[in-house]
Amino acid sequence: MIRVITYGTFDLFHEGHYRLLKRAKELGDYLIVGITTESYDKTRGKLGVMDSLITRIENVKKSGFADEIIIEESKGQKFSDIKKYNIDIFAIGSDWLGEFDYLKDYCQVVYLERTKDISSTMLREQKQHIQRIGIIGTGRIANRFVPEAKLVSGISTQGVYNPHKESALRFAKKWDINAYTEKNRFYDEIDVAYIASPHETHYEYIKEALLHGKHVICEKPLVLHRKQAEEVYAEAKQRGLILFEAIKTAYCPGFQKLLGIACSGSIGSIRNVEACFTKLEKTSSRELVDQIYGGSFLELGSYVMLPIMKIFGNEYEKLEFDTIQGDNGLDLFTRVSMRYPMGIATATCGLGVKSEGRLLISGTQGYIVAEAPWWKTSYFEVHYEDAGKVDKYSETFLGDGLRYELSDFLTMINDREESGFKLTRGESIAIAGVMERFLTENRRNM
Ligand code: C2G
Repeated sequence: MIRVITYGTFDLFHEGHYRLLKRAKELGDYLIVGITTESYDKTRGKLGVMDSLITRIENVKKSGFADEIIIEESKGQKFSDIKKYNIDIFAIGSDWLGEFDYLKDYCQVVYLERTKDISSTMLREQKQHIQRIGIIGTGRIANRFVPEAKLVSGISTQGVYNPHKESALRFAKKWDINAYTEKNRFYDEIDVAYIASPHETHYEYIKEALLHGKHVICEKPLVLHRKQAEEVYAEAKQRGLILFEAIKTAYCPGFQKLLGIACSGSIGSIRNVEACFTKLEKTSSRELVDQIYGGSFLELGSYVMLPIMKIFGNEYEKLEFDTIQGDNGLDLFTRVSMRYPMGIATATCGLGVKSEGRLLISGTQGYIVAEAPWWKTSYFEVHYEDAGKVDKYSETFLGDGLRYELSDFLTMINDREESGFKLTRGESIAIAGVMERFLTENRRNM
């Protein structure tokens, strides 16, 4: 008798799960299905699981393929289950390709092709739909996005669009998703667009996706003109769609905690915010070559503006830029100085000058400091006049952190919330306004 085992969360049970179980069963005579507990999903960083463990067990049972159901509670369990249940074959979807090769010493490992097209009747009967996400662009951030999306329940990566066929095909093959070069088909087969194309193309893609009735999550900077930001948010609102700027820091739990403490009065009234983010890039990189849309501020400005806008708001009294330019005129290093009625702020970023990346928030009673990479906040300290007293805070930050923004985006879609509080529409529009001023003052030919 051939004994097969497979594992999963099986949340919002859909045909991808059904087909996986069916083929796993066909591999042998006896199928054991391990279903993750809520606490295991939490530790492995899977967010947004909707169905209770009991519902998920019921759904797997109903499929009729499982001879036995067990509960998966911890990371090392797969190995001991294989021994305990005398397993011949471990099966899992191809979205995990390679990740379970370490089990090959103990049994056969089979990756079954994941189901690329989730849709149709089975989903419509459920109150909560799986959102099929379509990626626009195939660059670095899009590559980080796919594995993170896998860890947010309720989302399925449907495919990628790129006008360059070769790039679309390469990306799709790498991630086992569909490739689209034809826009109408792409929009027909998705519910949500994730825009990760070059900055200057965001505005047109956002409008197009909204026009097709799709929710949009767009990489930062959303757009580079204040009026464009106002226009696209108004358009989304009018159509009852969610438009979401993906500044990942805004959604990570550590940054939320830091803001909560900063604004709770524990350091008195806040009078100064300093945020710095530098990342050295090769002089041949797109960021340091693209004459119009390259440069430090367009690349990193959203991160350093974020804490300032969160703490002091959108209504600054004065804003000034100082930049160090490279031979081609692009900014290698930029400092923004701002004045507000209640305090002052400095945002610094650089692709060609290295500095100590730090977030410092100073108040009348003490200060908060988060060292680099504070944009993926996992630790910060609160200091007071008494140097011996330091409060230390830590928070988990998992993977590349994109799962947090994605999970909030999904909640907004499901709850029909127009504007989240972690990054408000007003803040996003104000950041677009700062980008516009930067471009105008640097006399770029826009
Ligand atoms: N699956 C699939 N096609 C989809 C979606 C999921 O074939 N479109 C497969 C997955 O690859 C997995 C199973 O269905 O084999 C369950 O998927 P999930 O519920 O998303 O669980 P997952 O997070 O993949 O569990 O220990 C847990 C496992 O390691 C992974």
